[in-house]
Amino acid sequence: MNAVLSPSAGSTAPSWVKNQKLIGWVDDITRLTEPEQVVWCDGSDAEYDRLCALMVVGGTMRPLNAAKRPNSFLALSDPSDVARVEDRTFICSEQKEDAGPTNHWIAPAEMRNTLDDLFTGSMRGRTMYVVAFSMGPLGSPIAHIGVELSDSPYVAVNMQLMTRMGRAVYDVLGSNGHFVPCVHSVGKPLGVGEKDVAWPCNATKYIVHFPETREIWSYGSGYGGNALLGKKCFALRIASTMGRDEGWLAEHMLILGVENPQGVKHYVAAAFPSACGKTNFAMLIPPKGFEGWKVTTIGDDIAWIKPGSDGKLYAINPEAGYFGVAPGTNEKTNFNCMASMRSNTLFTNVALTDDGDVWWEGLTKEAPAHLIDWQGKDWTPAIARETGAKAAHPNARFTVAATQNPVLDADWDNPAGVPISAFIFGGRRSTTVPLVTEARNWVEGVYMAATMGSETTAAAAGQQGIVRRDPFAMLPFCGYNMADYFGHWLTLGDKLQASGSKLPAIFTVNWFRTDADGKFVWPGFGENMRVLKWMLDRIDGKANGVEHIFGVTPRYEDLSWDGADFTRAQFDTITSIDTAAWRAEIELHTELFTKLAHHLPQALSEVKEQLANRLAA
Ligand code: SAT
Ligand code: MN
Repeated sequence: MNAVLSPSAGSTAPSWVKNQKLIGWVDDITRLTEPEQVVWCDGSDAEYDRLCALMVVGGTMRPLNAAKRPNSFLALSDPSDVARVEDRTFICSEQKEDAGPTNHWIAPAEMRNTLDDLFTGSMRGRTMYVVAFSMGPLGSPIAHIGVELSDSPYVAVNMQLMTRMGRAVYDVLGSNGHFVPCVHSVGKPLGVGEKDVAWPCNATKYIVHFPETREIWSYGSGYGGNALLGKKCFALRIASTMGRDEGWLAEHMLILGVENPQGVKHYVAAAFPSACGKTNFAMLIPPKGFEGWKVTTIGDDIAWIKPGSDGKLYAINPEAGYFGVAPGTNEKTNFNCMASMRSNTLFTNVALTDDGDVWWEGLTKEAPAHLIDWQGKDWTPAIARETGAKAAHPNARFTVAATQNPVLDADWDNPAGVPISAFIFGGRRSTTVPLVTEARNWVEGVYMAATMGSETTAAAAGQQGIVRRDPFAMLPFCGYNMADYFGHWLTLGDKLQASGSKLPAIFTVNWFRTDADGKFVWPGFGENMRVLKWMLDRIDGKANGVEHIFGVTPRYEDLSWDGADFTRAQFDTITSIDTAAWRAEIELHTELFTKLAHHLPQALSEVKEQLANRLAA
């Protein structure tokens, strides 16, 4: 049973909560935000069902046709609240230079004043949900606990799918366990008798992190990474600072297992910016010609990675679910993902079909004759042709528990994590960057990751398709000075090397090169297996490649083309290195390094110099 208590009755904590610090903090936030009632979530199915039913009555969600999509719901957000808001995201470290030039910084004292004003009475007329969650397997030495106080039931149910949430977390937390406090308000208090809207939010938004005190405060948005505070806010921004202080890594990486027909298995971790296909890569189905190969998912978005006593790096997925991009997903591009969402799924900002199911651009070749679009309006192919209206928002999402994934790795919940054999870094680049390159050593790999560029996507508010530097795919997610973050990677490499262990190999990939007509040349999806196999064979000393100015790449004959009809000419299109384009690219590396000059590791400047020299030669 949930504990539902009125704040006026004093402390609202149920008997199963033993942590006095937590109880005191919840009381403090209750006094500040003045919710009508406080609900301590137990994480039960009954609670999930009750909150979903509540949101159906309130108009936030509608149930989908149970015969087609059992126990699934559709939420349509406010049209102004559809993606992460990077320009409203703040790292409030004591010193500005600790946030670094890539983060927005406001002095902590000033920000605390702002937040005090914003949060005073911000939950009036609403219920505050106490959501205790573990990022990582319960009790794992790599895991950490957070507690989110939110006035959004949508957040509570999403957190139940995305994290290990509820009663079991209180057992791990005990009477004096540590937790990261996360406060979230949609910023729309209700007056007496005021009717709520379907998707409450506020035009003023603040996504705030205090790295020293490890706190998160989020105001004004109910969407994704702005509101599900275990995800980008905790598992990346706060966790990256914890990792810096404690000698581990919190990365924007999927983790997958790949086993060859002989039963040899490797795990790799791969970083791509938001909406660049991490979920698809993590659930890849090997193509024709790869019979007997198996790819399994540990995680699709975030990896926490710690050195083990054997000198290897071990990774866990801190999350327990997927919050993935719906548009473009179909039975061909990601069969396993489609299977994951056949039931028990929350959809946000996709379109509704006339028979009560969901649809989005790319789901089927032909669009249905009529839909309700993500803004609740009638949509037909004719209207779309005329107005350009999308049925689903390009950043429309599904939320689903990892346990729904048919290719979930057997070790996904292993508290010890899995050993990482390789890191892959990939941006979205229509030109310049070749299909795959292996770094010759750790420092060169860190350089490649640090200077990665990518075209922006709909996952963040703002202009799309602009190439920006996105170091390690962490630009919006690194909780401290990016130059120090590069240094942290280099130091970790040095330490592991000094202990005599073999470091993971580092590769960069680009699935997104286009031809003269602007069409993608590489088929991607399952075909990425061919590149993955080459990488694993390199690790096992079984594959050839050639050195070029910035690493090692395969020739056409070094990849396995069984079952494919990809020509040598096509391969050349996406692997050619245009030295003029690379000279211009290096200018952009210089620009980034100038911006990050303070604390920039000397080793990276040296790699850049060598690269520039090779290009000039
Ligand atoms: O909205 S989220 O930050 O969770 C999604 C993403 O940008 O990857
Ligand atoms: Mn992401």
